[in-house]
Amino acid sequence: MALQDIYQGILNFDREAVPDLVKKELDQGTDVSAILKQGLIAALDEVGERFGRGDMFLPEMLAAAEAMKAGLEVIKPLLSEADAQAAGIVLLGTVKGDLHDIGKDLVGMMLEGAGFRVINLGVDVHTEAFLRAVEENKPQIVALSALLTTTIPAMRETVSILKQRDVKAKIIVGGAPVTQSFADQIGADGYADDAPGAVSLVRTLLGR
Ligand code: B1M
Repeated sequence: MALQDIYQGILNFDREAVPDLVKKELDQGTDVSAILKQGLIAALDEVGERFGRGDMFLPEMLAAAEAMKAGLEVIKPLLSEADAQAAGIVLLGTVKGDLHDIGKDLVGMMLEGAGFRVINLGVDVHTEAFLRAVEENKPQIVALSALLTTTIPAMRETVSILKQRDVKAKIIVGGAPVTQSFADQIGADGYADDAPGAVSLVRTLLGR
């Protein structure tokens, strides 16, 4: 029932109540991944459907995202308690033209939780910014996220240019419109469907 309250809190855009509801649920011993999947993510999926049907508009979608983020902040420490020794460096960003960061940040938190050092470049990251950050940080993995069908061409462009410049890091991609076959087509080294999948993929690629 309380997971339903979290879900409803997001649909009510209640950024004050959602973190308290998440805390309450954690105190009762509910599994973090249940809170995430059945509460926080399920609510944003519903928001997406309503928006797609024209039953919800942009400011409301934004308000729901803010409520979701407030809830995510509460579980963040549980997801990102990293081991003392970094298992590798991951450069992470949402591609050019795309402002969606919730899924990307979740991927980052879970990678941190798995002991990786994550350098999060944020959203609307142009290829040149990825190249500069690769040069500066020498990551083992570059992780690209995209949520819009209109921005996956930017993902293709970034992968292509990083490969042309002979970047040694493995490049992985993900986000709702991205598929394994698209990842193969653009020459990415890996694709993951969700944040836990991204952690497994990075571990596999780095032989950890
Ligand atoms: Co946007 N939006 N949005 N939006 N938004 C979608 C994506 C959409 C599907 C909604 C819809 O129409 N039903 C639609 C895209 C349609 C399409 O392209 N096919 C859409 C649209 C159209 C737009 C605008 C164009 C709307 C407009 O302006 N008219 C606009 C674009 C702005 C831009 O980016 N330039 C826009 C804006 C926004 C907000 C700013 C209001 C807000 C984002 C706030 C923020 O991120 N800070 C927003 C939101 C909240 C959504 C929905 C509702 C939720 C996205 C989300 O955070 N989900 C979304 C509908 C939906 O997804 N159901 C929608 C929760 C998150 C945990 O999931 O990000 O998928 P997700 O991440 C997953 C996986 O994809 C994966 O792991 C995560 C889960 O574990 N993953 C990776 C993600 N990155 C990965 C990387 C990896 C591996 C896995 O490896 C590197």
